Amino acid sequence: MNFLSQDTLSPSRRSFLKRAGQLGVALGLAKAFPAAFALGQEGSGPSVKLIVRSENPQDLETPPELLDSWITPNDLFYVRSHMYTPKISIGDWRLQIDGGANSNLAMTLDDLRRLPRSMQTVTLECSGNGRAFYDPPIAGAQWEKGAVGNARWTGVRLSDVLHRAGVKPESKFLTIDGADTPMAKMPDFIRSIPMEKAMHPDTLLAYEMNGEPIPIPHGYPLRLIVPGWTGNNCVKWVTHLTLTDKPDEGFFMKTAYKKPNIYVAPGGSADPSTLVSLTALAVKSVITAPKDGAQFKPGPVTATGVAYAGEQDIVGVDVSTDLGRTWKPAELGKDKARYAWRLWRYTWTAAEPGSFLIMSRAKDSSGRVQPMVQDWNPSGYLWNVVDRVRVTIGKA
Ligand SMILES: Nc1nc2c(c(=O)[nH]1)N[C@H]1C(S)=C(S)[C@@H](COP(=O)(O)O)O[C@H]1N2
Ligand SMILES: [Mo]
Repeated sequence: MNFLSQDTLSPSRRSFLKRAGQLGVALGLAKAFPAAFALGQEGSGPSVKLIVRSENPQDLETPPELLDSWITPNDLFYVRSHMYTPKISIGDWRLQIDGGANSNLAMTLDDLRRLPRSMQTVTLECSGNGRAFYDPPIAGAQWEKGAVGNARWTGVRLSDVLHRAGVKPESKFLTIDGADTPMAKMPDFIRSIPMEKAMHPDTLLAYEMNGEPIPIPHGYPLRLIVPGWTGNNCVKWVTHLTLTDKPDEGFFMKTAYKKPNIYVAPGGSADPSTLVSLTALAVKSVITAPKDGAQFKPGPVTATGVAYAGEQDIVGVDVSTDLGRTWKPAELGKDKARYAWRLWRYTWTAAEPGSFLIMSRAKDSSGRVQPMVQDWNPSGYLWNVVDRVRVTIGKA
């Protein structure tokens, strides 16, 4: 398959791009079509419909109206990479596992494929999704609503690999490193997760995403899937696992992906002793239709969206069209899985023309409800306030 999806560019344009690449003028085109070119000429890469937040490193956001299916297609799945996408030569590729009783264990992809296959449908969300909405503003990738997606991840249980390495009682954490290497003075992207989550039977080292080998931007050939936890825990291009007694002390564990466990006034800073590493996702719903600012003639209007709660189940989504005075239950989609989002829909007919806010509020199995007002934190993580879009209903 070509790297540009059929419906985004005409066939003539696609073959032109292919020839242009062969002629060696790809550099100029890469500037014009960065999302497509970052992957090179093979495989299906990210769609040009994604919003480019950063070209290189590659940060691509899904427009919310494209998050309208239970499974997010690979080419529409958001991309968040801190460094340049690594080039992997699969012949030389090994997964190195250190710190176990059988230290210096190295496995090829074929070794991994011989272990029992395991699949989980998991919603991945970047902890910075929604950062653009914080007030006062917060530096960092300015994600709005679409740094989230839901995919079927297939691979092996991380616990099966760790059992082979021989887990020692003093192993309290697993440190995970990928093949991406830092640019200039940037620190390497290394994460640690507690052993309890690493050994959980649902935690995977995945080599397939929605039935295909994991696309390069999403971590080919192997990525970690930590179900229900923020995206930053799901290390891509995994090459090295280390069993340790404490979390890694690099920037991406010590400083990044932490949130104060007490109130911080908006614009303020947090006492480092109050910072806690991000783990499970918050409860959240996102409206995928109508678009903000949409105009309608009198008659029924259907709102649709997704709702997810990390390690918890969504038990309901309520919708309000009267600024939160009354709430009505939305209908939840039939598709569900332990760590996957639910689709929802709600049809409503306005009693009279005017300007309306459609608001959605998800509830989960632990009793969490989306807040009406967003808490503030210095890094702009875990935005999950009640979602809202404004629509206008015209006169007949
Ligand atoms: N090796 C590596 N893994 C990584 C990252 C990275 O920059 N390097 N980004 C993380 C972050 S912050 C997120 S939100 C997810 C994004 O996964 P995706 O690009 O497949 O959507 O990958 C995580 N894994
Ligand atoms: Mo992220």
